[in-house]
Amino acid sequence: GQVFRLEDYRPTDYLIPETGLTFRLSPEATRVIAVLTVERRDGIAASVPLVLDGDGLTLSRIAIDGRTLAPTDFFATPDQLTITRPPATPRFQLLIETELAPAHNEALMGLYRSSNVYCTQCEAEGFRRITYFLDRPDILSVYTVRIEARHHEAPLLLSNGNPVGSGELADGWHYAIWHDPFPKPSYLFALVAGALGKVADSFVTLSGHEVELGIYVEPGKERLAGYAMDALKRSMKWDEEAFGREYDLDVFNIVAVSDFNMGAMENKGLNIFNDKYVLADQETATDADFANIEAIIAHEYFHNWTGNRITCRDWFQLCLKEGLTVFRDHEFSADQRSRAVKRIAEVRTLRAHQFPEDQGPLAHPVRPRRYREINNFYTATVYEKGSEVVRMIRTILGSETFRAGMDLYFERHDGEAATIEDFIKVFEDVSGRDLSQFSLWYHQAGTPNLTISSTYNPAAQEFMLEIEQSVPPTPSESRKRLMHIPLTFSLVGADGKAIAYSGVEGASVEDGVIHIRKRRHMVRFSGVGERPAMSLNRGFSAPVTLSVEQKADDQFFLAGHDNDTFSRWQAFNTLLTDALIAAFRQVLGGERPSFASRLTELAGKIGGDETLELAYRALALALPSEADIARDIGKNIDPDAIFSAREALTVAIAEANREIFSDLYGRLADQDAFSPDAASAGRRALRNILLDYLSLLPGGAALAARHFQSATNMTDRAAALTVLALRHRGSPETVKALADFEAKYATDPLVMDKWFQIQASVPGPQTIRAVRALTGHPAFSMANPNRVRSLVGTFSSANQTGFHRADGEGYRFFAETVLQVEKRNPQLAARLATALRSWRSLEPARQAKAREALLSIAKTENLSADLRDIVERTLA
Ligand code: BAL
Ligand code: ZN
Repeated sequence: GQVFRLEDYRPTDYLIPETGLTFRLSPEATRVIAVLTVERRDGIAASVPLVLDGDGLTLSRIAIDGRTLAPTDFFATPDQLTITRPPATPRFQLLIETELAPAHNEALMGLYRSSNVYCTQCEAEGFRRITYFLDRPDILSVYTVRIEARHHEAPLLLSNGNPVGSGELADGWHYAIWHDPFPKPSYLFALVAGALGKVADSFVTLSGHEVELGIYVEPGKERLAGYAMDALKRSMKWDEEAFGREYDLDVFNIVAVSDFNMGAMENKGLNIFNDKYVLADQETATDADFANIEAIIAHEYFHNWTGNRITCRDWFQLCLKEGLTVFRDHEFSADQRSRAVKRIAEVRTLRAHQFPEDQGPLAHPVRPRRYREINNFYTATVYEKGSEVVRMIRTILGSETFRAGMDLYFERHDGEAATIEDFIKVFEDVSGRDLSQFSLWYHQAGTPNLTISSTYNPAAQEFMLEIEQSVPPTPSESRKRLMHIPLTFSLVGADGKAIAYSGVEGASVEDGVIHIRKRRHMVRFSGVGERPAMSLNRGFSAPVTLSVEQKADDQFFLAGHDNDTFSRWQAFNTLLTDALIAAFRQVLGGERPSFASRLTELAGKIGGDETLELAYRALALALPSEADIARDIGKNIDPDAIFSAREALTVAIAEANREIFSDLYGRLADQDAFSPDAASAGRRALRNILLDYLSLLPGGAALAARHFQSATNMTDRAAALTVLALRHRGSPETVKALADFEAKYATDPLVMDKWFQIQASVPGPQTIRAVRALTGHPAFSMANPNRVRSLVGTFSSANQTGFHRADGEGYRFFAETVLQVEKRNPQLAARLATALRSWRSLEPARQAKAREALLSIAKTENLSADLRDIVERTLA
């Protein structure tokens, strides 16, 4: 396949300042008439052909300035339209008519049907499946869209911008016209038509402009959109306060659809959402669902400025909008909930998804330099690491200067298609700092490691930190340059407070941040009156791994006393990880794993510490996942041994804290009416993790069954079902609970996703049989991305012992399923296929079987560009 390179970027010869689109909608044969105002750039000769992108299109008519083109004046294939002899005038009107069959579009890119609703997804390159166009983000155009449909089939007709007209047509058809005054790239085009229910509200902006808000859902589900609407209004307010950004159209609409490749899409004025991130009530959604809805509603809304008003020059700049917008939604959630808890959750996610990507064959810089299929770059690196890079800019500059930089960014680049260089420049300009070394974070792949050791000299009252940075090699980048890493730190004294020092040499240190720029720094703190414990990377200031020589006593001390909540969590998590890795080695050596009682007792102390937030205590008690442990071990992974080690620690903690945990479990029971707020969610989270521990003690299955039966909300019900399925597989309680859940929610696909997900997560070699059988369940469908991700995605990316079965059966199922999904939806198949990205970390026998499965996909004929790209890079 073709490789696209950043260095090949060049502006187009033609522009399309205005785009008129008319859709005559019909499931089998939709007619699209595009009327494009085309402008030749100054200095370009009239003889230069105009070449437009297409993807699987059928051209039925073409005219310029009202005259049908002669066959010698153009050349059309499904994937390209070339106007070989454009008019001599610098500006002309090009009419293109295409015919589409949305009912047969199962790739869910371009115009398609989801449960009888017409909808679109154009990012990144879906617009070219609708009409021929300069389908690239630096072509900004003002759109006017006329939609015609049969009234009974599609009473509601939506597109971007403001509604400017509507009316009836002959034979039961009607139309609506939408105009979006803001020039936008084609990937932000959207259309929705169908019979949908509406939740209406309004928002008055800072400057007094009233915006009509609408959330559209499947009729009958309107009451499930209340939380999303509330989150939207809070997002609009927050962006005004935190970034001075006001909404700019008369209407803002959100539509929930059930077949959607992504989480949601930020189309200008018409966000389209995966219904999973809109619909919620206590009966059907968990606290995690509520938090995701809040975050994603905010994320898409925030794109209105970071993505839409200022867009990307080309797809290499994807992180310009995504990393920045993730940073903004993280900050929003931190302000709406608990900042400390939010930060821990973010870091857990980063480590679970971005670190393995960065450490495996699919590693790429936050701003990649080449791609074969852009769909495969909507990654944790672009999104999550991209957000961490923005966070580091704020850490280096300080909040005020950072905000000044953002203000300058909006002022300088509004209405433009910008680059990462533009973004960095605004921060250099407002701060007077040179960020060139820092900008390597965008250009160089790999997770940097810091090796840190310390010595204390009591006589001289000197504390010395020796810090060494290294960046491991990644595909096509074997030699790495030195990075600028802002490392927050504190020297913690015996009273838990920061120890003062009188001087520092060996690195630039400001406001609690050590600026690491060289390979090695010897940082000497003078006037240090006692031997400190080192609290490092507080709040996770840099997305790096640390190899720290730290005494276990210090680690225990920090786990109990660090006044930075994140670092306190980190200290305990490090202790748990170290214990789990030691236990893993014991299991491999045929020993029974053993654990220090001060560790298992500390778990009880943290769980019961009333001075700590409930949600924090829940997070602290959540042991590192099997995948986390595997990542930290790094190579020669035997998932069964990891599972045994982790199970043993869970039991040890449960046994050591039986009384504390069961007492606390009782006290945390529901008292008030349900509320999805952070504090109530924290209480449920702690109680549910306590249930997980207690379920391993005698009577555990019965306890979980009672929890399940008495649950008054989905959070508790799903948590109990998970405990039953994962800890008490095959018990009568589990069989009954699974059957009750299925009977109760059989007709609610989003809830059935949880049922699929839980069963796909059951550890052990037998799960593959259940998963295969569930692919034939009436509620399952290979055509729906949410179903596929819940069952197949969960099994292959979140079930270590089930998927990595020693005989390779999990990998064979994986290869079969990926190929089956690919026939319909290449993008979804490619995403599933990333489940084997860490195959080289496995022990040799599993490695060989994983490789076989990948090769069996690679040698399949006519693979999509999406899947071929992932599989070939994974094998390379
Ligand atoms: N732009 C794709 C979906 C999102 O990141 O918002
Ligand atoms: Zn986004």
